[in-house]
Amino acid sequence: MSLNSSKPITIFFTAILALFFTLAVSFSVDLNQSFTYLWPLPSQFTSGNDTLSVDPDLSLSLSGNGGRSRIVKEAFDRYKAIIFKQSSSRAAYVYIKNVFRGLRSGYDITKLSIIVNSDNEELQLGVDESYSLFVAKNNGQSIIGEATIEANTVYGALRGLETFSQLCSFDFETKSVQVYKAPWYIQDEPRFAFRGLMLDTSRHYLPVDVIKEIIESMSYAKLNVLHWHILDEQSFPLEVPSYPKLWQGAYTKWERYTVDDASEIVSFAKMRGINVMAEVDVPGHAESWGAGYPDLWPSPTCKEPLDVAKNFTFEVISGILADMRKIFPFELFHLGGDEVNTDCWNSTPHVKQWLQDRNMTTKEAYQYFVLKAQEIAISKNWTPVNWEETFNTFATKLNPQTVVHNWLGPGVCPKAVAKGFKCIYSNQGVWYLDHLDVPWNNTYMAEPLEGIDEASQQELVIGGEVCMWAETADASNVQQTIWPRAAAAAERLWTRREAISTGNITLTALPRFQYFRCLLNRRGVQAAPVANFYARQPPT
Ligand code: CP6
Repeated sequence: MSLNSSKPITIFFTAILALFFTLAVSFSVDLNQSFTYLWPLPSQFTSGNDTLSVDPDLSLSLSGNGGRSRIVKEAFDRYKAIIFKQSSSRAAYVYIKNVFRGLRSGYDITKLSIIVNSDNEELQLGVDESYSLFVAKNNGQSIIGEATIEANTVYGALRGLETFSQLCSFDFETKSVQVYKAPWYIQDEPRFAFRGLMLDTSRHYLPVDVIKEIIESMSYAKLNVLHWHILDEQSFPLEVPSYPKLWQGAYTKWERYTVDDASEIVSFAKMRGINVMAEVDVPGHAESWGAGYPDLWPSPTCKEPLDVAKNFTFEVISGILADMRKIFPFELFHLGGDEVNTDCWNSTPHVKQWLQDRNMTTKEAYQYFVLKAQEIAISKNWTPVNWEETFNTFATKLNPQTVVHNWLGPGVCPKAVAKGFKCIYSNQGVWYLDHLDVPWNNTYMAEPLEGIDEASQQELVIGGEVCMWAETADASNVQQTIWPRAAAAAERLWTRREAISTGNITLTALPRFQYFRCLLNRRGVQAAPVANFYARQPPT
């Protein structure tokens, strides 16, 4: 029911009250309004001094070639629920005030127009996420809506909706939703194409609903890749139809993901403009595979790395990747390759013999394994991603398409892009979220392009990713470990470097960062306090 349909007599009484309250409160409303409530900061924007009220019955006008998109319609409904969470009771005096000011509807903003130029909904790396957003008072003459988002793709429209939702805030005096500092004119696009969060579901299982909540919260910070580290040495929770005993390596029979679960996560993410990059980490970090197929272990006392000497090992990898290809449409696929200790290959007789027959060192066998896994992924039309050890150990042998994933300190991306490889930045000193002692400002100040001066090489850094390793995190604490620091990286990856690298971040970023943390809490995300017990205190 809307106010428009209320009885005239009610409106009359409300009007009297409303006028009274309006006069009483209108002087106190503008106190905090010099502040920009946006995270991450858009690349270009201007704002003004108007305060506009937003109709709780805000309507959507969707047009352009992408105008029939379910993705945008459903996102509009989600955001409407977020924006108007507190306005179920009508803000009568705002309504009346505006009627007296001659606005027919009583609210300054009654319609959100979204124009999506393309109907191509394919979601891949580098998809156009740009948008423009215009929010202004309707002067009674313009026919287009007072709030307009224009984007080339539905994914740009999603980013614009997020920004619009952050401009809307509930005003406790008038009990209405308001946009401060209008008119807003925002022209925005991401700095990096790859803005990731890694989740590890092997060290602790995360229920599907928790993964969905994390994906939803990623969209609030405009992150766009969920790197799903599904498997590792501790557990193998994923169903693989070709090798149905693999998920015997799950912790329990309940702590598992069916093929349908995984597909549901992928489509849930797509609805929010988020790609899922799956990982199968080989040949180390794979002990759990042998729970169902002990032949994958070189021996009962050498359970990892996987047995390099058996064809069966590569048949299984092939089967896993073939099944996963049906679930994960994203062009990038992560093959791990990190922390491989090959010592026990040498002490396993049949592997040692295999190495001798081929005149191979264990290091060469590690390379052989990684390259074979890459070939399998490439044959399935994936671009392989590897943790940086593969590059550090045999860079020139890697397939030139390989994306090098940094983690061991800041050093590898400059070297990788100098050799023509693409790179993802995840320096563990600042972007490993399980390192609880890292203060938010270190996460924020980390710069993926540090040490890379040439534009042609800078372009090879596709972005960065914060990592949520789960040895010490499960459903009970994962969100407060991810947030708010993942948001610090999210702004680094979204916003133009010039807009954030200069100045005193305590003034330019901290207040917005704290506001975003509270916004996450209001939206039901258990983000930890900013000035928290993790923060390293300055020396006294
Ligand atoms: N698991 C896997 C891990 C880590 C890596 N790979 C890791 C290593 C060191 C730290 C944190 C996490 N737990 N598969 C490294 C990429 Cl400090």
